[in-house]
Amino acid sequence: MITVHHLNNSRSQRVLWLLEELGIPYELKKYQRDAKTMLAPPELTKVHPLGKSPVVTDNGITVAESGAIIEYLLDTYGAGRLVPKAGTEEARRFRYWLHFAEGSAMPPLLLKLIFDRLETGPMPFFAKPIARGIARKVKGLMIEPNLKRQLDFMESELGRSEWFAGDEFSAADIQMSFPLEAASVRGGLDEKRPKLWAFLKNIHQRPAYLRALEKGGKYELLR
Ligand SMILES: N[C@@H](CCC(=O)N[C@@H](CS)C(=O)NCC(=O)O)C(=O)O
Repeated sequence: MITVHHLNNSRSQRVLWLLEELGIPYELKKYQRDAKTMLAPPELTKVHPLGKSPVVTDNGITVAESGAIIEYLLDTYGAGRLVPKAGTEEARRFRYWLHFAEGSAMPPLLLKLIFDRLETGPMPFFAKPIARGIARKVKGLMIEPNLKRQLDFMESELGRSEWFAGDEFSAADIQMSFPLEAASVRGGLDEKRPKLWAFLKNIHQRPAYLRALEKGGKYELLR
């Protein structure tokens, strides 16, 4: 039996969604973020040394890292579903987006979260102007231009086909959901990018997505 080690308000929501799309039974073990630090609880390090979520355990195997988990589940249980046929243009695009989501899309979104907090968070009064100055500079020079360039690129890619890998919905769309959801709360994604906006609207109506939400519990991405 597959066990998904699921942290509230996190990327592991994608794994639940994939399993719901595939109709594979799984057990859910829930972990709660610390309310103050938002970090995962230490119990997760007993499952995997890095103590992050998602992690999946299955028949004595432990798999971490969302992209690797998605590939593991598709290879082991997918029977060819939600992945384009090997050797096709769609398969190449599928692989690209599977990596892009965590390798390129998430880093500037994480930096945005950190530097927004540095800009507005509590600190001794004498440190405030310095911290704010640094945060504004890093955001203006590096984070915001990167976020904009990536959003423009993803918007234009969805102009080529309905879904990220091609005309069929695939697990690459599941993997891409998290950075796009995060971008909609803190990365400047809104209805002015109509393809990406419609993508979010479409995935949020999928019955499997809604079932995964019901099982995973509260899902509010950090601002
Ligand atoms: N690239 C990893 C990132 C894993 C990750 O950072 N997960 C976050 C949840 S969204 C986490 O566990 N955060 C809690 C912590 O760092 O303590 C993946 O895609 O699995």
